[in-house]
Amino acid sequence: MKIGIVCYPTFGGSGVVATELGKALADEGHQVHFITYSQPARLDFFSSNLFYHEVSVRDYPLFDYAPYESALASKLVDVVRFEKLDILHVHYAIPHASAAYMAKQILATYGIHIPFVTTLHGTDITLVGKDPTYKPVVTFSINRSDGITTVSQSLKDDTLKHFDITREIKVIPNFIDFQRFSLQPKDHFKKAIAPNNERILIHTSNFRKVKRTMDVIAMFQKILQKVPSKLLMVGDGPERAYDEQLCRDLGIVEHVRFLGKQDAVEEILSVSDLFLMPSESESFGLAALEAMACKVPVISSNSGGLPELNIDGYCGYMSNVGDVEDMANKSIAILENDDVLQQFKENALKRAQDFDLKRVLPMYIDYYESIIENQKVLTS
Ligand code: GMT
Repeated sequence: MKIGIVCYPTFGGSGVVATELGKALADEGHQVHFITYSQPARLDFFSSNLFYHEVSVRDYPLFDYAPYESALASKLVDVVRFEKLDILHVHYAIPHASAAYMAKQILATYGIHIPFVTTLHGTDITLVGKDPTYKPVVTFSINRSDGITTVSQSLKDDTLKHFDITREIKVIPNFIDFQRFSLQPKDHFKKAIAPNNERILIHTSNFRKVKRTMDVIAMFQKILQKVPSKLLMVGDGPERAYDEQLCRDLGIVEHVRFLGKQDAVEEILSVSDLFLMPSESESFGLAALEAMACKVPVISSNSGGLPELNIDGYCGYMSNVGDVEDMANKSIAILENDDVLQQFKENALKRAQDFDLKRVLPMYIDYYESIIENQKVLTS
């Protein structure tokens, strides 16, 4: 197949899923064209089946806001026509689904009938999409998609609850590539972070409010009182400065390292003992899955799709959003005892294997094939 993928090219979860999916499809012999405004973060190598088409937005003094959606739709028309794509797959509804719909209508005037699949990732539904600013466009473009997927049953339920959806939604979960995410021997690194063999706790995110990073720090302060430990905060975003200040105010700053954005997050996960994800809402929790693949158990909230990933008392624990006390106690229960910790680590890896790329990739391929087939029937 020739597949066009539209995504945000940043470190965010939807961009990571889109890029990893495109790479895996290319490895399987499909031709994959990424169409976005800059080179996706994890697409930093050559492959004969991978192509990147940059969407450039022409500025003009009249524009307070440059019209990215129009530029994207035009680029899609161009790439589909000249590369003869079979299907478009857009990740994150806003504005990708409506741009794809527009491109599809334009292409029909050339006698080209290309289907498009929209994958909903989370905040495009739970936060931004349901805001009245975008809701009518999001609802319309989801309903006009030829295929719709969500990354968890919980996100499917949220979509059906908040939008008037008239089409079938298929759940295809996030996945993990074990060739990249697996435990690596990094003892020198571990020694540098925890010279006295302290436990290492880790949080990775984009430091937005929805991640509740202040709960991570409040939790860590309580854990520190019982278990000698260090905290690694990986990523960057609007809450980071407040978090750093909070660590100073609580007098725990010497035990916390803010590492900023990291490319080789699997190396940092490899020295970690516990992953903390107290999110307000989380459609799946890809960062937690990446941790589990590196044998790191997860303490999370029970919001959104997290119960579909984390198994309470097996590969981690879950608590209600904001219940820092409970999360800290459960963390201590895992960290206090070497044998318990080791068992949770083994279980984390086993649970991650349920989301192996090798299991999930065929779901996307089968889905594309069925959508392309439907399109053929409709236009024959
Ligand atoms: O977590 C974020 O804020 C980034 C966001 C995105 O759209 O890039 O992630 C969402 O998509 C990921 C991949 O499907 C999911 O694993 C995350 O759970 C989801 N984030 C939220 O729902 C908050």
